[in-house]
This record gives sequence, C-alpha cells and structure tokens, in this order.
Amino acid sequence: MEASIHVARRAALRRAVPEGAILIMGNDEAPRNYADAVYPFRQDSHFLYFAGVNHAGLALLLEPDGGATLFGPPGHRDDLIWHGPQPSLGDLAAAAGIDGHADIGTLAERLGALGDAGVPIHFLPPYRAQRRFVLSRLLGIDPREVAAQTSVELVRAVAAQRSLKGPEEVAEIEDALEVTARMYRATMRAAAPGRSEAEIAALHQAEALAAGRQQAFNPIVTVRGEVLHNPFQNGRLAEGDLLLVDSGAESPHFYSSDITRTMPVSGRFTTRQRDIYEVALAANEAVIAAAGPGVTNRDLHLLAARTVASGLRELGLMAGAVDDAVAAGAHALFFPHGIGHMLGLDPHDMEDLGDIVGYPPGEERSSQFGLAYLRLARRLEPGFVITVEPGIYFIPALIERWRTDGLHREFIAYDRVATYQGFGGIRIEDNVLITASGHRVLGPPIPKAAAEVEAAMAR
Ligand SMILES: [Mn+2]
Repeated sequence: MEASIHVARRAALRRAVPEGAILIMGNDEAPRNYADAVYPFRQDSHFLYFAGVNHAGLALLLEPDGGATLFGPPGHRDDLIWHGPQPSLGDLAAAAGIDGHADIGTLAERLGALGDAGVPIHFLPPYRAQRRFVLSRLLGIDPREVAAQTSVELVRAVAAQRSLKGPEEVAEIEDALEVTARMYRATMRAAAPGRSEAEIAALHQAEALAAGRQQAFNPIVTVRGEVLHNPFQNGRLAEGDLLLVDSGAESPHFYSSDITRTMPVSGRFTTRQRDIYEVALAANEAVIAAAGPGVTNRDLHLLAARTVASGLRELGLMAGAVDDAVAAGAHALFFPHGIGHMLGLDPHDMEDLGDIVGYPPGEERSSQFGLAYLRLARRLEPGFVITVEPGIYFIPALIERWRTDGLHREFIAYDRVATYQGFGGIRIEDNVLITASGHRVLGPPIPKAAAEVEAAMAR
C-alpha cells in the first residue's frame, strides 16, 4: 500500500487522540518449540493498519509533538548469512512514511522520559502473554496491571477508525475473496465419498498457498458441522454426509475473508438436507436483503432467528408462535451463535479490543443463550464490512440437555428433532459491505443456492 495511506491513518488517529503519546506494538516471532523454529509470522493488525510494515520486533510511537518514530532491532552483522540482505530500519520507516527511526533498545528509556515529563502513554490491550511482559518492562508496570492501564480513549478511537473501511480496504477484502472463491470451487469439485477431511482441507488450502496467500484463520473442514469450531480434520467423507467448510484467504496486505459453504458429499442434497438447507439459505438471503445503514445488527440477528424458527416450524421441528419462540430463545437450539461480526484485517475484526467494537456505549450483551454469542449488535454504518452467517445445527448433546431439562417444550418438537440424529450442521456465510444506499455482497459469486452447489459438484 502507498505510504500516504498510513500517513493519513496516523494523522486521523492523532486527531482523535490529541493528547499524549501513542504506542502501537508490532508482533514478535512466536516460537513453536525453540527460539528459531517459529509459527508462521502474523503481524499485529493495528500495527499493519497504522504502519503497514510486515516485519517482526517493531514498535510505532506517535510522539506528543505530532512526529512518529519506528523502533526496531538494529540488526546483526551475520543476518546477511542467515536471512539474506534485509531492508534497514530506515528503509522500513521510509516505506511507511515515518520520519524517525531508532533502536528498540532505547524505547524503554524514551517512554520513561515521556512518563517523567507527565505525558500519558496510550497503548492497546495485549492479546499475547509475551506482549504483556514486554509492555510491563517498557512501561515499568506490573504485568497484572497492564490490561487495566490500557487506554480506553485509544481503544475507542482505533475501533471507530478501523470500523469504517476505505475503498483500498474493501479492494483488499475482495482480492482475498477472489482466492477464496477458487478454494470453494476446487473443494466442491473434489468432495466425494471416501475422501478424507484432511485431503479436502489440503486441496482447499492449496489454491491459496499456490497464490502465495495464507489462511486468515485455521479452516474448518468437517462432516461434523454441528461442532461449531471443529478444529479436527480426521474424519472421512461418506455418502449422505454434509461437508461444512468455513475459511478465507488473506489479501496481499493481510486483510481477511471469511466464507462458509455446506455441500452434500454425494453431490446431491437429500430431500431432508435440502429442506433444512433452504431454511438456512432463506435466513442468509433475508439478512443480506435487509442489511443497510441505520439497521442494527441485533435486528438482523433476530430476523435470521425468526426466519430459522419459521422454516423449522413449517418442517414440524418447532411449534408455537414464531415471535414468541424467538423472544424465548428457543430457536437457539438450532442456531446458537450470532449472525455475524465485523471483518477486516482480522476475521473477527478488532475482537482483541472487546465489546467496544460491537456494542454501543451502555448496551451490554444479552445473557440469553444464543443472543449472548452475538459479537456485533450495533447500528450499521456505510463502510462497515460484516459477515452474514446463519446456521442450523443438530447438536446431540445440546438437544439431550434441553430435552432432559424440559426447556421450551412448547416450541420444540423433540420427538421429531430426535429423528435428525446424525444430520450434522449447515452454515452459509457471505461478506457484506454496508453502503450509503444499502449493501453490496463482496467478492465473486460462490455457489450458494442448492442447485448451484450441486452443479459445482457435478463430475
Ligand atoms: Mn465468520
């Protein structure tokens, strides 16, 4: 990205937080088992947003006088041998439009001098343990006090700024979605009885790897879609299974995409599968149609819940008045998670900043099962990018627990639900930009209607 973009972002942040110094830490390498064997490096998203530099061990300081300094390791004379020629710290600073740079070994002293002069130092909450200790050392505060001393003013400013995606950010997400669309088409072609989840997961990710892209998060590739965040890929695809895949490639500048599709392993939905699929699809489409500025995401969530409850009622799985069932939370037996979340540099954008991102001041998360998992409830604005991802699941342990506890007996047809044992789960997820006039579904179309999915699987 152009340095001018990062310069403008830093200037906007400075206007929102005019007093004090602002410290934005980059990520360090994370060792797997010893120092030199590391997990794939992922830069801190706030650091990417304000500096755009994809190197480990850096820190950005916005000085009280309006200047900026990039702090980083001075480098070792033998780096050339192990890592090849590297850009200097000055090169990295120049690429980000940052005028000053300094050895990171001097950062603690610099922060100490600011502190002594009574200058407040704003920093964001750490999400890695190692960062907590770095901040503790840099700022001279107890590690247990670091989270409490993070700057609410900075958190609010960063959340407000990063929530509104500029055209260059939307273009990045759509670039990621181009790759993600290829991943899904390849997977729909490949899914078949007898293949392993691991094999399908490998083919799925190969499209991104071959394009030089990382995954935005560990993909879910499972025939047990009712396990919402199933991290395992040790199953085998069998006739009659539904394969649920939830994944997304990253863009060249590390923006996320986040798509879910569910497909019949045999290549054709059974009547029972198609009936449930159509309900999930109706919820996905109703929410997308209603998405726009001024609507709250809580209302979109409840629209999805009503669509699910009404569809399941028609199939004889739920009973009673739909509005009453949704108000009571009975639909959450089948749709226990939220309708979606912000999407940007992170798949769950800025989740490290907490509910300030998804909830307006004074509004807390509901304690009701289901609604409690809604990550984004606030009123939508042009420039937000959100996911729309309703799902319908038959979770044996949850059904058993509710039935034993006698929960919502007036709304759930437990005897009929019992006949769906082993059905699995369906989720259909798209990425949507809120515009001034409504919304735009981002990226190229990815087969979604039941007939489109079947056609993409035809061999
Ligand atoms: Mn998602």
